[in-house]
Amino acid sequence: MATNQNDQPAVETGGPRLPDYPQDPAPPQPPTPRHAGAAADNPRYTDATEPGEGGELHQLPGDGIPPMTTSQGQVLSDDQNSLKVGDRGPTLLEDFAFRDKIFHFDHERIPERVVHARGYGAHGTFTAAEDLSDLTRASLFAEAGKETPVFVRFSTVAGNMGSFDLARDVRGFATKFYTDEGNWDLVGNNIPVFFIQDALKFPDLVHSVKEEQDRGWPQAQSAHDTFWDFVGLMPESTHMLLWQMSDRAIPRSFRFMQGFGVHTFRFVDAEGRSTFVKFHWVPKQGLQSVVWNEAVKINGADPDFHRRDLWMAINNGDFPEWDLCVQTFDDEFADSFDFDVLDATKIIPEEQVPLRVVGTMRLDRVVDNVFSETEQVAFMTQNVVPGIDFTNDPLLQGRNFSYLDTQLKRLGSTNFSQLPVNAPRCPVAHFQRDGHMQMGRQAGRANYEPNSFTGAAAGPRADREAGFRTVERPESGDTRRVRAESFADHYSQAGQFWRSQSPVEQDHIRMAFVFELSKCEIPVVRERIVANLRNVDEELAAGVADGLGMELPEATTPHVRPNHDLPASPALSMEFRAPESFAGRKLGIVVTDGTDGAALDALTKAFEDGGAMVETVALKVGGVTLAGGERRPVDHKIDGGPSVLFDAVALLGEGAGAEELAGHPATRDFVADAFSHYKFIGYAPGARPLLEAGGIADRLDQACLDLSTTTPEDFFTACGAMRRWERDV
Ligand code: HDE
Repeated sequence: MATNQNDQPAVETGGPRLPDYPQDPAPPQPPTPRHAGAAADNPRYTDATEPGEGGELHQLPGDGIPPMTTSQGQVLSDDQNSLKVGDRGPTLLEDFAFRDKIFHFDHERIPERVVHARGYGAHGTFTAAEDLSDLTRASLFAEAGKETPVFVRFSTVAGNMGSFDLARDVRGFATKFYTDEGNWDLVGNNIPVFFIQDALKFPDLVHSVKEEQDRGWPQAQSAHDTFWDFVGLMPESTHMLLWQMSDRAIPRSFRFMQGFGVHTFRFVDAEGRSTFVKFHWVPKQGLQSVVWNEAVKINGADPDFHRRDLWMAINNGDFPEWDLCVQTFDDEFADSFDFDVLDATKIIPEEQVPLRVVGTMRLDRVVDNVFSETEQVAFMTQNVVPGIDFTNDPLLQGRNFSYLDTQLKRLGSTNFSQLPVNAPRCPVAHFQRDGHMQMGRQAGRANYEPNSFTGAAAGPRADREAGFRTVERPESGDTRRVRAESFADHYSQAGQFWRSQSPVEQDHIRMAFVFELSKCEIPVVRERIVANLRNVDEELAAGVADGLGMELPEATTPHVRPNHDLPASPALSMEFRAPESFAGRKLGIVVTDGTDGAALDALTKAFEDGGAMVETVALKVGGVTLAGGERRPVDHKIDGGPSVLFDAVALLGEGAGAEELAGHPATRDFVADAFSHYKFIGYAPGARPLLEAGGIADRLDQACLDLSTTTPEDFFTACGAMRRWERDV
């Protein structure tokens, strides 16, 4: 029997059989004496194959518990102690089980993505809405109701893998469709335009926004000199900056954001005729963002806010859905459009080319293993299927090189497409052979073609009819390093976006510019941005200058005079796709000793029946004693469950319990923040001390509802408005 040499008791968890949530902790164990011999008195910490005391955490193989093995399959007799000479002697190199385990551990990390490092994925299904064969031969759109499995990865762009979720940033929205004719990757963002027009500038853009190289900060933020220096010198970024400073860059949830393919692609029909197409994902849950002050606080309270939200929604059976919509147009429209459809800094307003719904995606399964799936998924813009093709957008052309290259760097082998999350779900046959980590057992004699073999031995052949045929397009011209003149207008659509925003949205954009530029230490960096903004909108530029406390600089001379008469596009405002109800959102209920249990249950039921989530908050996580004496556990201690984690709050404090909670500093922040973040607040009359603690007892407005006179159902309905922007905070 092995002896125990640990200073601290080792808890034998029997990992594979633990349920999703930890059960009650094992009873505390007496500290184990340091030297040999003590183990015999405490069998729990000795030989892992022996039953130990506190056996609820220690099970032996059998009854569905598999024996633990090395990576070579040898069953282990002890996973607690390395092989030593004597009880207190050196560890032996002979311990192959130890080396097997540590060797693998040492190699657990792979390079994180150079951009979009922090992401979260889920599985689902795409269901086609109609037969699209008039536009494309892509098999996933062949008939109404056709289902295609998908994997989606959402991400932030700038932050490292361990950064926080609510950075002001663009969100990646990458979808892998496992079609029956190969994988199609739609690698998009939640913003329909991009910072640059030519892929050659991508490394410069990314270097500028990442931590500054001479100091290693800031993490996951664009609010610093190098980013604003670069974009100020690249006026083509201006349109994107307007979007990035809007609330779309601080989404409340991945579930509540749009997605865009950004580039113009092509649909190609069976006859080889092509149509330009732009892809849009529209969430059925409606659009919703947080306010900046909330984002700052959420990052501290729950850095995993977005991933937790998606995980919880899917595990609760509240499956998020998006319609896939297309804007299709022909060469004639492309030629008549004010801007170049190959320029990724431009949109085509929905009012000009309406969206057509071509299918719906539902995400209904979280990953089993984040590394295997979310980290190892390899999206590549060049993954298209027959019926979908590229255009000459210079950004897209550049991406088609980058994504293949980056996967080899990250995943270390040309065989990354064999990983389960990347493997096509249709037959795959080719003469690519060998390489690191080859998983296939490619049989037969021929590994080349043409060959003289017949039948299965001959291997696969290309198929002119069924295969991918690049759309035929005439190309000619001199080789030149130029930017087309048709890409030169950098301000007109930025102005159109600005004019399409509601007053609240405009306010937030202006304040975001002020915040970010206030973090820039170099005055000329700030000045150049304001000078560029004068070409977008004078009022915006003046407001930003005022917020920065600076004189309004001369406007930059634009290459092309901006057209300030482009009509506003209502579809560009988030309000255009506001949520229809509070469904999918979260109510936080503050409870105290003495809370009326019936009122709590009625409120919870009304919100859950409406499709919302409910969590409770109290002074201590152990729970509260309700008015009738019943003990009720809660979800959060008030310090760890601030109101920024909820879309609306209800205060059900009573009597001495409410007085006690009101004396707690976190209670003041909970109430004051809910109010200043424009949230709906329901309160029981007994919760008055909480309203007073938050300094709002005398400032209640129409979005502060007395729950003794408002039914839970009416409160639920009212919360569907999400915020009371009119509130004077
Ligand atoms: Fe990417 N981008 N990108 N990008 N991108 C990557 O590929 C790149 C661009 C986008 O969840 C990288 O696997 C270049 C636009 C998403 O795994 C890399 C250019 C759009 C994701 C890369 C762009 C995107 C990436 C890094 C300029 C919106 C995350 C790791 C031409 C349409 C996918 C990786 C995931 C990831 C290159 C611009 C979206 C280095 C060269 C525009 C959603 O290949």
